Amino acid sequence: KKEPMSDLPPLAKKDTYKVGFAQVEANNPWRIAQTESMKAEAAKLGYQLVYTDAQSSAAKQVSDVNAMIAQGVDLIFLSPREEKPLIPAVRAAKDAGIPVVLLDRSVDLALAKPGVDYVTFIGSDFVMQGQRVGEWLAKNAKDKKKIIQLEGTAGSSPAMGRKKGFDDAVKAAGGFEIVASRSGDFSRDKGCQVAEALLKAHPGAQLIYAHNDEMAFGAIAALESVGKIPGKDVLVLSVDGGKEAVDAISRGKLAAAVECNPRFGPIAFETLKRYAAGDRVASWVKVTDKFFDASNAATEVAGAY
Ligand code: GYE
Repeated sequence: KKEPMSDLPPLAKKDTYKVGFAQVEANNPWRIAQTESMKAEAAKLGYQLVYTDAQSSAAKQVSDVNAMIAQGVDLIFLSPREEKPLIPAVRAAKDAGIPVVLLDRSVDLALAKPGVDYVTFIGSDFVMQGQRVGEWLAKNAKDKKKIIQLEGTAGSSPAMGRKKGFDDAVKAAGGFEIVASRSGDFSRDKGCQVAEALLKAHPGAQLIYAHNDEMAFGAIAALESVGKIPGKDVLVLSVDGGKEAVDAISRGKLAAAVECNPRFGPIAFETLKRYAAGDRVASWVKVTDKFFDASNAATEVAGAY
Protein backbone atom coordinates (compact mmCIF):
# COMPACT_ATOMS: atom_id res chain seq x y z
CA LYS A 1 0.00 0.00 0.00
CA LYS A 2 1.23 3.46 -0.93
CA GLU A 3 2.20 5.90 1.78
CA PRO A 4 -0.46 8.67 1.89
CA MET A 5 2.08 11.43 1.15
CA SER A 6 4.10 9.57 -1.49
CA ASP A 7 2.29 11.15 -4.42
CA LEU A 8 2.99 14.73 -3.37
CA PRO A 9 5.98 16.93 -4.17
CA PRO A 10 8.38 16.87 -1.21
CA LEU A 11 9.50 19.97 0.67
CA ALA A 12 13.19 20.14 1.56
CA LYS A 13 14.18 20.99 5.13
CA LYS A 14 15.63 24.49 5.00
CA ASP A 15 16.32 27.38 7.35
CA THR A 16 14.13 29.69 5.35
CA TYR A 17 11.42 29.39 2.72
CA LYS A 18 9.78 31.48 0.05
CA VAL A 19 6.09 30.78 0.58
CA GLY A 20 3.08 31.88 -1.44
CA PHE A 21 -0.22 32.92 0.11
CA ALA A 22 -3.01 33.24 -2.46
CA GLN A 23 -5.68 35.20 -0.59
CA VAL A 24 -9.30 35.49 -1.81
CA GLU A 25 -10.03 39.12 -1.05
CA ALA A 26 -9.03 41.86 1.36
CA ASN A 27 -12.27 43.77 1.84
CA ASN A 28 -13.38 42.61 5.28
CA PRO A 29 -11.99 42.27 8.83
CA TRP A 30 -11.81 38.46 8.65
CA ARG A 31 -9.54 38.47 5.59
CA ILE A 32 -7.44 41.34 6.94
CA ALA A 33 -6.92 39.50 10.25
CA GLN A 34 -5.98 36.33 8.40
CA THR A 35 -3.45 38.09 6.18
CA GLU A 36 -1.94 39.86 9.20
CA SER A 37 -1.60 36.54 11.01
CA MET A 38 0.13 34.91 8.00
CA LYS A 39 2.47 37.87 7.50
CA ALA A 40 3.32 38.08 11.21
CA GLU A 41 4.17 34.37 11.46
CA ALA A 42 6.28 34.43 8.27
CA ALA A 43 8.18 37.46 9.60
CA LYS A 44 8.69 35.77 12.96
CA LEU A 45 10.23 32.74 11.25
CA GLY A 46 12.27 34.82 8.82
CA TYR A 47 10.47 33.36 5.77
CA GLN A 48 9.62 35.34 2.67
CA LEU A 49 5.88 35.57 1.99
CA VAL A 50 4.65 36.16 -1.55
CA TYR A 51 1.15 37.55 -1.00
CA THR A 52 -1.53 37.96 -3.66
CA ASP A 53 -5.10 39.26 -3.39
CA ALA A 54 -7.54 37.69 -5.88
CA GLN A 55 -9.98 40.57 -5.34
CA SER A 56 -12.95 38.19 -5.10
CA SER A 57 -12.24 36.64 -8.51
CA ALA A 58 -11.56 32.92 -8.97
CA ALA A 59 -10.03 33.67 -12.39
CA LYS A 60 -7.58 36.14 -10.86
CA GLN A 61 -6.77 33.66 -8.12
CA VAL A 62 -5.88 31.02 -10.74
CA SER A 63 -3.48 33.45 -12.38
CA ASP A 64 -2.07 34.45 -8.96
CA VAL A 65 -1.21 30.80 -8.28
CA ASN A 66 0.32 30.44 -11.74
CA ALA A 67 2.49 33.50 -11.09
CA MET A 68 3.69 31.92 -7.83
CA ILE A 69 4.57 28.74 -9.72
CA ALA A 70 6.52 30.81 -12.26
CA GLN A 71 8.40 32.50 -9.39
CA GLY A 72 9.35 29.13 -7.95
CA VAL A 73 7.98 29.44 -4.44
CA ASP A 74 8.64 26.48 -2.09
CA LEU A 75 5.02 25.95 -1.04
CA ILE A 76 1.68 27.61 -1.71
CA PHE A 77 -0.99 28.36 0.88
CA LEU A 78 -4.23 28.72 -1.04
CA SER A 79 -7.65 29.80 0.17
CA PRO A 80 -9.73 28.68 -2.83
CA ARG A 81 -12.54 31.15 -3.40
CA GLU A 82 -14.76 28.42 -4.86
CA GLU A 83 -14.57 24.63 -4.67
CA LYS A 84 -14.15 23.85 -8.38
CA PRO A 85 -12.36 26.60 -10.38
CA LEU A 86 -9.12 26.46 -8.37
CA ILE A 87 -8.53 22.73 -8.89
CA PRO A 88 -6.53 23.18 -12.14
CA ALA A 89 -4.25 25.62 -10.29
CA VAL A 90 -3.74 23.08 -7.48
CA ARG A 91 -2.77 20.47 -10.10
CA ALA A 92 -0.46 22.89 -11.92
CA ALA A 93 1.42 23.54 -8.69
CA LYS A 94 1.74 19.83 -8.01
CA ASP A 95 3.00 19.22 -11.56
CA ALA A 96 5.59 21.96 -11.02
CA GLY A 97 6.77 20.20 -7.86
CA ILE A 98 5.25 22.72 -5.44
CA PRO A 99 3.17 21.40 -2.54
CA VAL A 100 -0.14 23.17 -1.86
CA VAL A 101 -1.81 23.57 1.52
CA LEU A 102 -5.46 24.66 1.44
CA LEU A 103 -6.21 27.29 4.02
CA ASP A 104 -9.67 28.05 5.48
CA ARG A 105 -11.59 26.95 2.35
CA SER A 106 -11.47 23.58 0.64
CA VAL A 107 -12.01 22.15 -2.84
CA ASP A 108 -14.49 19.58 -4.18
CA LEU A 109 -13.33 16.30 -2.62
CA ALA A 110 -14.78 14.32 -5.53
CA LEU A 111 -12.35 16.10 -7.87
CA ALA A 112 -9.19 16.59 -5.81
CA LYS A 113 -7.83 14.76 -2.77
CA PRO A 114 -5.67 15.61 0.23
CA GLY A 115 -2.48 13.56 0.25
CA VAL A 116 -2.72 13.24 -3.53
CA ASP A 117 -3.37 16.62 -5.13
CA TYR A 118 -2.59 18.81 -2.12
CA VAL A 119 -1.06 18.25 1.29
CA THR A 120 -4.01 19.02 3.56
CA PHE A 121 -6.90 21.34 4.31
CA ILE A 122 -6.46 23.48 7.43
CA GLY A 123 -9.81 24.83 8.55
CA SER A 124 -13.11 24.52 10.36
CA ASP A 125 -15.86 21.96 10.12
CA PHE A 126 -18.40 24.09 8.22
CA VAL A 127 -21.22 21.53 8.44
CA MET A 128 -20.74 21.50 12.20
CA GLN A 129 -20.82 25.33 12.29
CA GLY A 130 -24.21 25.39 10.53
CA GLN A 131 -25.46 22.62 12.75
CA ARG A 132 -24.51 24.54 15.91
CA VAL A 133 -26.51 27.57 14.76
CA GLY A 134 -29.51 25.32 14.03
CA GLU A 135 -29.24 23.64 17.41
CA TRP A 136 -29.01 27.00 19.16
CA LEU A 137 -32.25 28.04 17.43
CA ALA A 138 -33.98 24.81 18.43
CA LYS A 139 -33.14 25.55 22.07
CA ASN A 140 -33.48 29.32 22.22
CA ALA A 141 -35.90 30.53 19.56
CA LYS A 142 -39.05 28.71 20.51
CA ASP A 143 -41.49 31.48 19.47
CA LYS A 144 -39.72 32.40 16.22
CA LYS A 145 -40.02 30.00 13.31
CA LYS A 146 -39.64 31.68 9.90
CA ILE A 147 -36.05 31.88 8.76
CA ILE A 148 -34.19 33.85 6.10
CA GLN A 149 -30.76 32.40 5.26
CA LEU A 150 -28.02 34.57 3.74
CA GLU A 151 -25.58 32.21 2.06
CA GLY A 152 -21.90 32.88 1.47
CA THR A 153 -20.13 32.91 -1.88
CA ALA A 154 -21.83 30.44 -4.23
CA GLY A 155 -19.70 27.36 -4.81
CA SER A 156 -17.43 28.02 -1.80
CA SER A 157 -16.90 25.26 0.75
CA PRO A 158 -17.94 27.33 3.80
CA ALA A 159 -21.21 28.38 2.13
CA MET A 160 -22.08 24.81 1.18
CA GLY A 161 -21.17 23.32 4.55
CA ARG A 162 -22.82 26.04 6.61
CA LYS A 163 -26.02 25.62 4.61
CA LYS A 164 -26.08 21.84 4.81
CA GLY A 165 -25.41 21.65 8.55
CA PHE A 166 -28.03 24.31 9.27
CA ASP A 167 -30.71 22.98 6.92
CA ASP A 168 -30.37 19.47 8.38
CA ALA A 169 -30.41 20.71 11.99
CA VAL A 170 -33.54 22.85 11.64
CA LYS A 171 -35.26 20.05 9.75
CA ALA A 172 -34.39 17.62 12.55
CA ALA A 173 -35.60 20.13 15.18
CA GLY A 174 -38.99 20.47 13.45
CA GLY A 175 -41.36 23.45 13.38
CA PHE A 176 -38.99 25.82 11.55
CA GLU A 177 -39.45 27.06 8.01
CA ILE A 178 -36.66 28.47 5.85
CA VAL A 179 -38.75 30.94 3.84
CA ALA A 180 -35.84 32.10 1.67
CA SER A 181 -32.17 31.25 1.21
CA ARG A 182 -30.00 33.33 -1.10
CA SER A 183 -26.36 34.25 -1.53
CA GLY A 184 -25.02 37.57 -0.24
CA ASP A 185 -21.48 36.59 -1.35
CA PHE A 186 -20.09 36.95 2.22
CA SER A 187 -20.29 40.74 1.73
CA ARG A 188 -21.90 43.39 3.94
CA ASP A 189 -23.29 45.43 1.05
CA LYS A 190 -24.72 42.47 -0.84
CA GLY A 191 -25.96 40.95 2.41
CA CYS A 192 -27.83 44.18 3.13
CA GLN A 193 -29.38 44.38 -0.36
CA VAL A 194 -30.44 40.73 -0.36
CA ALA A 195 -31.78 40.90 3.21
CA GLU A 196 -33.81 44.00 2.38
CA ALA A 197 -35.38 42.35 -0.68
CA LEU A 198 -36.11 39.15 1.24
CA LEU A 199 -37.60 41.01 4.22
CA LYS A 200 -39.97 42.80 1.86
CA ALA A 201 -40.97 39.51 0.19
CA HIS A 202 -41.27 37.71 3.55
CA PRO A 203 -42.36 40.27 6.16
CA GLY A 204 -43.19 37.45 8.59
CA ALA A 205 -39.57 36.30 8.87
CA GLN A 206 -38.38 36.34 12.51
CA LEU A 207 -34.91 34.83 12.19
CA ILE A 208 -31.97 35.58 9.94
CA TYR A 209 -29.05 33.17 9.69
CA ALA A 210 -26.09 34.74 7.88
CA HIS A 211 -23.10 32.62 6.85
CA ASN A 212 -20.70 35.30 8.12
CA ASP A 213 -20.54 38.41 10.31
CA GLU A 214 -20.32 40.78 7.35
CA MET A 215 -23.70 39.67 5.97
CA ALA A 216 -25.17 39.62 9.49
CA PHE A 217 -24.31 43.32 9.83
CA GLY A 218 -25.80 43.89 6.38
CA ALA A 219 -28.97 42.17 7.63
CA ILE A 220 -29.03 44.30 10.80
CA ALA A 221 -28.83 47.44 8.63
CA ALA A 222 -31.62 46.08 6.41
CA LEU A 223 -33.82 45.37 9.44
CA GLU A 224 -33.31 48.89 10.73
CA SER A 225 -34.13 50.34 7.32
CA VAL A 226 -37.49 48.50 7.23
CA GLY A 227 -38.27 49.62 10.79
CA LYS A 228 -37.64 46.33 12.61
CA ILE A 229 -35.60 45.92 15.79
CA PRO A 230 -32.77 43.40 15.51
CA GLY A 231 -32.59 41.25 18.62
CA LYS A 232 -36.28 41.80 19.35
CA ASP A 233 -38.49 41.54 16.25
CA VAL A 234 -35.93 39.47 14.38
CA LEU A 235 -32.99 37.49 15.78
CA VAL A 236 -29.83 37.54 13.68
CA LEU A 237 -27.21 34.77 13.88
CA SER A 238 -23.86 34.50 12.18
CA VAL A 239 -20.56 32.69 11.75
CA ASP A 240 -17.07 34.19 12.36
CA GLY A 241 -17.49 35.94 15.70
CA GLY A 242 -15.19 38.90 15.11
CA LYS A 243 -14.89 41.67 17.71
CA GLU A 244 -17.69 43.72 16.16
CA ALA A 245 -19.98 40.69 16.27
CA VAL A 246 -19.14 39.61 19.81
CA ASP A 247 -19.66 43.20 20.92
CA ALA A 248 -23.04 43.29 19.11
CA ILE A 249 -24.02 40.09 20.93
CA SER A 250 -23.17 41.68 24.27
CA ARG A 251 -25.45 44.59 23.33
CA GLY A 252 -28.28 42.31 22.15
CA LYS A 253 -28.23 43.32 18.46
CA LEU A 254 -26.86 39.98 17.32
CA ALA A 255 -28.22 36.83 18.97
CA ALA A 256 -25.30 34.41 18.58
CA ALA A 257 -22.30 33.53 16.43
CA VAL A 258 -20.22 30.44 15.83
CA GLU A 259 -16.56 31.34 15.88
CA CYS A 260 -14.42 30.93 12.78
CA ASN A 261 -11.01 32.15 13.89
CA PRO A 262 -8.95 33.78 11.09
CA ARG A 263 -5.60 33.62 12.92
CA PHE A 264 -4.12 30.88 10.74
CA GLY A 265 -0.45 31.91 10.80
CA PRO A 266 0.88 29.66 13.58
CA ILE A 267 -0.98 26.49 12.48
CA ALA A 268 -0.19 27.10 8.79
CA PHE A 269 3.57 27.39 9.27
CA GLU A 270 3.62 24.62 11.87
CA THR A 271 2.05 22.37 9.22
CA LEU A 272 4.66 23.45 6.65
CA LYS A 273 7.47 22.50 9.06
CA ARG A 274 5.87 19.15 9.86
CA TYR A 275 5.55 18.40 6.17
CA ALA A 276 9.20 19.34 5.49
CA ALA A 277 10.29 17.13 8.38
CA GLY A 278 8.45 14.18 6.84
CA ASP A 279 5.98 13.93 9.76
CA ARG A 280 2.54 12.57 9.04
CA VAL A 281 0.17 15.42 8.21
CA ALA A 282 -3.54 14.63 8.66
CA SER A 283 -5.71 15.00 5.55
CA TRP A 284 -7.70 17.63 7.46
CA VAL A 285 -6.09 19.80 10.12
CA LYS A 286 -9.25 20.75 11.96
CA VAL A 287 -9.62 24.10 13.60
CA THR A 288 -11.99 24.05 16.59
CA ASP A 289 -14.42 26.90 17.09
CA LYS A 290 -16.00 28.54 20.11
CA PHE A 291 -19.63 29.67 20.29
CA PHE A 292 -20.68 33.14 21.36
CA ASP A 293 -24.06 34.19 22.76
CA ALA A 294 -25.36 36.40 25.56
CA SER A 295 -23.94 33.99 28.15
CA ASN A 296 -20.28 34.69 27.30
CA ALA A 297 -20.03 37.61 24.83
CA ALA A 298 -19.03 40.25 27.39
CA THR A 299 -16.06 38.20 28.57
CA GLU A 300 -15.04 36.94 25.10
CA VAL A 301 -15.04 40.32 23.32
CA ALA A 302 -11.51 41.23 24.43
CA GLY A 303 -10.00 38.14 22.76
CA ALA A 304 -11.96 38.40 19.50
CA TYR A 305 -10.21 39.59 16.33
O1 GYE B 1 -16.20 32.82 7.35
C1 GYE B 1 -15.80 34.51 5.79
C2 GYE B 1 -14.78 34.70 4.77
O2 GYE B 1 -13.51 30.92 4.19
C3 GYE B 1 -13.90 30.43 6.45
O3 GYE B 1 -14.60 33.37 4.30
C4 GYE B 1 -13.75 31.49 5.44
C5 GYE B 1 -14.91 32.47 5.32
C6 GYE B 1 -15.25 33.32 6.50
O4 GYE B 1 -15.02 35.61 3.77
O5 GYE B 1 -16.09 35.58 6.60
